[in-house]
Order: sequence, then C-alpha cells, then structure tokens
Amino acid sequence: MNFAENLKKQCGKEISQCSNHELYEALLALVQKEAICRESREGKKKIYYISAEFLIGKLLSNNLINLGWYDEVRDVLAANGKNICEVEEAEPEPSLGNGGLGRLAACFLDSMAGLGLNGAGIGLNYHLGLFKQEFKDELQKEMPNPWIEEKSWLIRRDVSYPVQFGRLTVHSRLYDIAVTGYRNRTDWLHLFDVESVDEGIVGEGISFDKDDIAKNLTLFLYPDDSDEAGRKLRIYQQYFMVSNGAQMILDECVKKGCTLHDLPDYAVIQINDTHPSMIIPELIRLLTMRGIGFDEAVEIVKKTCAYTNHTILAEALEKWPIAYLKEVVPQLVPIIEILDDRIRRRHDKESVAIIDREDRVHMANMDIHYGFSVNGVAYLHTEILKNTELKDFYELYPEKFNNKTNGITFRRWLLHCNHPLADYITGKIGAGYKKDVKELEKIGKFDDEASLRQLLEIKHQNKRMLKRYLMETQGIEIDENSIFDIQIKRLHEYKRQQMNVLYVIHKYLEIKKGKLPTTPITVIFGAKAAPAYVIAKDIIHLILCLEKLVNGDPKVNPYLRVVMVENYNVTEAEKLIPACDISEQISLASKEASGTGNMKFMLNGAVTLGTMDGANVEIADLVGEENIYIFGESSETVIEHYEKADYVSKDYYEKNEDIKEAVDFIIGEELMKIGRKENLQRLYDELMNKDWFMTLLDYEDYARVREQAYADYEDRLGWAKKMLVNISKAGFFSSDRTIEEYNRDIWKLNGEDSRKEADEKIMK
Ligand code: 26V
Repeated sequence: MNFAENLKKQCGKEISQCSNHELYEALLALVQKEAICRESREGKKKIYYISAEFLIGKLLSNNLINLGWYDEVRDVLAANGKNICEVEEAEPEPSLGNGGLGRLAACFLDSMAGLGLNGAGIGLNYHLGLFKQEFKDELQKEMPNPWIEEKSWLIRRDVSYPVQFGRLTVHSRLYDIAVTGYRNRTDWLHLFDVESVDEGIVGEGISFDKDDIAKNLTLFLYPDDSDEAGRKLRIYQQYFMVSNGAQMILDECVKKGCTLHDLPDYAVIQINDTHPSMIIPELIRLLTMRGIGFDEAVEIVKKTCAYTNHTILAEALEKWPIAYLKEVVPQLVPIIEILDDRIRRRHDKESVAIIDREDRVHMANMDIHYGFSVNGVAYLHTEILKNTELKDFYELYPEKFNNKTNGITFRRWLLHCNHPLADYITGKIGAGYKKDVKELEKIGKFDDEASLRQLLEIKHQNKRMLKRYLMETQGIEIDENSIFDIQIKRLHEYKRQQMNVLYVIHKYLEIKKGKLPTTPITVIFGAKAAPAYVIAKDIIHLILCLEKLVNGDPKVNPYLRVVMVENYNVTEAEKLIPACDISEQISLASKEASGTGNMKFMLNGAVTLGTMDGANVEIADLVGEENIYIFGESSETVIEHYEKADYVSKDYYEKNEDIKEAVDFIIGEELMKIGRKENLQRLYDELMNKDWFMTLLDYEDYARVREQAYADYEDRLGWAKKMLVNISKAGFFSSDRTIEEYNRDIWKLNGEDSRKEADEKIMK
C-alpha cells in the first residue's frame, strides 16, 4: 500500500475531506507505529539523561523529517488540497521547559537517537506545563497551558512505581514519547506522572493549592518558588522524578543481567543541572535496600553519575534547607548526612561541604563529590567554573572537570524551520551535510554576487513569512524591508533586555529630533518572566509601554517599530530565527553559561551583536571579527568589579548624556501616561541605585557597535558575505558533535554497534 492509501485508511475517509486536526492525528498515529518499529533493545550500557525539563516543541514535522517521510507527506497532502504547514498548526506545543536548559535536553535526545546511541530521557509529565503568557494592560499575565489532548504523542505504559514522601505514598504512571533518530533508531523520553493529579484545583491564573501534593504533583513546571509551599513542592517534584528514574534504571539493568555490583557497566546517568541531584542519595538508598553494603553503594553511584552545570549565578544554584528535606524525603536525610560527614572528615574547607552551617544542602556540591564527571557548557563557562566558582573543587578533582560546548539539532533548527535555506544549501553542496555537518563549511565558497543575492532573497522571503505570521496570530504589523533586530530568550537582568530597551529609547528620541535611520529598524523581543521575578516583569512592562508609544507615533513608526511577541516558545522561535538580521546576545560577560539561541541564529544567517560571553566566544573565534559585532567589558574585568565591589551605575549615568536621557525617559511623561508609575519607577531606581548586571557599564560601547552594524547593513552584499560566513561556520554547533564528545569522554557507550544494528533493522 502506498503512503496516500495508508493515510486515507488511517483517516477513515478521503484526505481532502479531513480537517487539519484529523490529518494531524492520523499522521501522529502512523508516525508512532513506525517509531515503535524502529525501537532497539540492543546495547549493554545505556545513557539516562535525567532532567526536570525537556522543551521538545511540536513533534510532527520533526518526526517526519527524521523518518525520511517529510517530502512524501507534503506532496500527498498537497495533491489533496492540503498544506502541511497548516496541518502542523493543529498540533499543540508541549510546554515542558523554561528555556535553554530544557531545549538543550531536547536537542540532545534528538542527537542521541540520530547517532544510534542507546539512550533515554527521564523527566516529568507536567499537565499544564510552563505558564502561557498573556499581555493585558502592558503587563504579563500567567495562564495555564494545557497541552495534552485525547490523542497525543504520550504512550501510556503499564509501568508504575511507589514513591514515598514521609507518610504519603504515591504511585506513579509512566508515559513515553518516541524520540525518532534521524534515519536511525528510536529512543524514548520517559515522563512520569501520577493519576491523582487534578486540574480542577487551579484557580485564578495559575494559582492552586500548593499543599495538596497528590493533586498538584505534576500539574505545573517549576511552580512559583517565592514561598515555602512552592519551594517544598519543587522538592516533591524532584524526588518524584529521581525515585521513579532510579527504580526504572535498576529494573532495566537487572533485566539485562546486571548484578547491581556492575551497575556502571550498564548505566550512566547524566544529571542535568541540580534539579535531579537527589538521584545520588536515592540510588544509594535503593542499592542498600537490595542488599549492597553502604560503602559499595557509594562507590557504584560515584561511577554511574555525571553532572552538568548550566549556570554560575549563585542564586540559581540550589541549596535546600535540611528541614524541608526532613519533611518531604526523610529517608534521604541520614544518607546525605553521611555523605557530608565523609567530606568534612577529609576536607576542612567550608566551601566544599555538602551541608552548610545554616543547615542547607548544596546540591551541586553533592554532585561533584559523588559523581565522576563535572562539565560546563561552553569554553569560557568551564574555565570560570575551574578558576573561580568551583575553584576549590577543581583543586580536589581536576580529572573530573571537562567542557562540553552546547549544540543544537540541525534537523529542527535548519531543515525544519528554514526550508528555503536548507534547499538552497542542498542545491549548492548536496545533502551530505545533513548527516555530516562538517560538510556545511563547503557553502562558504559560494560568495559570488549571484549566490549572495540568492541568500538575501531567502532572508527576505523568511521576513515576509514572519510578517504574515505575526499579523495573522497577533495582529502585529511590521515592515519586511526593515532590519530585523531580535532578542528572544527568558527574561533575566543578566541577559540585559533592559540595555536593548535603553537603545530603543535613544533611537526613538533621535528620530523625534529628526535624525532618521537609513533603513527602518524593527526591534523584536520575546520573553517570559518568572511569575515572582518582579524586576523582570517591570522590564516587560517597559517594553510593552514602549511598543505602544513608538508604534503609535506616526512620525516615528515608518522608521522604528518595537514588537514584543506574546507567549514566546519553540514554535515562535522557529518562525523568528530564520527571519533575523541581527541576533542580540548581550549578557553581562561571565554570566551566560553558553546560550544556544546564538547558535540557532548563526546557522540561519543572522549576524551576532554580542559580548564575549558563553558560546559567543567560540562563535567569534570561528567567524572572525569581520563577521560578528563584539562589544563590552571582558569577563575578567566584570569579575574584578564584583570582587572589588567598585561598580557604581550612577557614575555612568552622570557621565553620558545619552544614558541620562534614556534612563530618565523611563519615568518621563510619555511613558508614565501609558504605563504604571509603580513598575516604571522601581525599574528606574534599580538601574540608578543597583544595576547588579552592569547595564550602564556597557551601554556606550553597545550603542556604538550597534550603530556600526546598522551602517554596515547598508552594503547588502557585504552583509550577505557575513551571513554566509556565519552559516558556513555553524557546523561546530551541531548537537551531534556535542553528543559525540559526551559519549567519547563521559558515557563511553559502544555507539558503533548499536548504529549498525539500527541500520540493519531499518534496511529490513
Ligand atoms: C535559574 C534560576 C532559578 C532561580 C532564580 C534565577 C535563575 C536564573 C537562572 C537559572 C538558570 C537555570 C539553568 C539554565 O537554564 N541554564 C541555561 O542553560 C543553557 C543550556 O546549557 C545555557 O545555554 C544557558 O546559557 C544557561 O543560562
């Protein structure tokens, strides 16, 4: 039976008679069947990637690409008067992550399966995910984000484990999502859930009874942790994830013949940030319950667990009060105390203790002592960990530290999201780069005028598509002939959206005074702020007020527009990134561990405007200074300012007229008319009196370099050359490369064998 007949049979009627939603569900069923056929039980050792977040995005198109079905499905649909893009729209996006950390986990699963590695993801099935962002009265409102429909990618399994919290025992339910490898095997993402979860307890917005654990355990991702009940709920969620994960891992290994004494030959567990860190004491507990002596259990766990650090922000490193743990997971406390005691006996530095003097458990410290590997996520980040943040640990265990620069899957971030560019590249250099990204560099040779003009035309086409999308979905009008200058990422002061805003205010004032930009500029933001992060929400308020002011001013809006996209998520990113000219990566140097959006933009032909931070450092190194706009103080200087505590934002305000004018504008008449005094004044005060992430320190250089980028944009062919260099050098940032490095240095699975097996299976 050919594919069209198959699809028709699945639909139960003519394809042309189906709604897009019916077609989506029929395709989902066919993909799922095929994915299950490609499952492989081969491979002795397995990598378990355990993470509180998997920001997987919509799955239909990606699965079609990975199975090699995409073109056929598109053509069959088209032959029946249907458009694959419209069918894609019918799929809800699972919102199982906050940002970079969760998206990275999703890219890694794609690469693991694509490389034929025996691997799995372990996480939680949050029913309402991360909140849905709505704007009302220029403010962020948080709403539930239900994404699970009757037919979904979740496969309900006959697997359940008991998980004990003090006197309460809950029984889990496992759901699996297939991770189709690009022309390779299927791996699984295991998401644990409880059946007692009750969406009915959600009240106004995303409020709910935080104490009713059986009903709320897997309701939301990262519930608001600004109060004690919220923080405890996070511990409940984390323990629920790791206890299920640990029980499943031990069961799977035993089934394959593992005696538990040899667990490290069967399993390696990658701990994604500290959210899953309790898997260390939990595994020790389970091993001892199964008859292994305590000392041996500790040694086994040490050889099985590896930890990835994703942030150097002190406030983001988890430290749980031991009192909370005593209440939620009393069975782990004696184990953690022994682990701490053993460290305290051997090392007298307070900085490496697990339980500190205030009785808080430092989760990262436990990971470092009781795991065999510690990695950062970009060159500079790992160096800062070794030399500054985790210096005392690096001195103890230099052999454990290693760098794994992040990557992104090119299947989603090029082949799926930018068909025109992918087709262009394939036309020039063939399809080899899809499997071996090193080949992408060959595109760099096509720098003749005709080729560069084609590249510009592709960008223009993507800008027109974005224009249409924003008009249809959010009623926003933009000019496709303007420069698209984009900053999309979680809202955080260290990422410095506020610095971008100050520049926009400056531009607005210049235009009002009659100094017009040669090419109009569209500045696009997309960001969610944590519900309890007050200043971040004030920054959103400022952006929304500015959007209203600028876009509503007929003297200004032909030259400048501000857009804040609502509910920024993976799907929005897939539309925004291919249309971008300038990629804003402007974090305070030393603060952004890596960034991965920077890589996605580069791959899609945007030019970076950024600081020497995170993976921007590697991007700069690869493309050369001609093809990137770098500004701002170095990480060394910034770290020195913190050490000496000598940064005073007011000095910069007083020294520079443009800064003064822009900062004053925040509480000036025009914005006050639109916005709320409380929010704008608070933000103004923050910038004037604290500015912890040194916005004003870098502003002058930022504005200068941004002007330079806009000036250079006027030479379109010169700009296209920069785009080309960026695309051609992006191969290094494939997550296939990252995962190969994890496997080579940390996991040490026998990838070749399982790849061969998978290939043979698919051939059959
Ligand atoms: C967590 C929190 C929690 C509470 C208060 C503020 C705060 C700020 C930051 C975080 C970060 C959590 C970890 C994270 O998402 N890290 C991101 O990981 C990406 C993948 O490695 C990396 O590209 C980003 O640079 C890094 O920020």
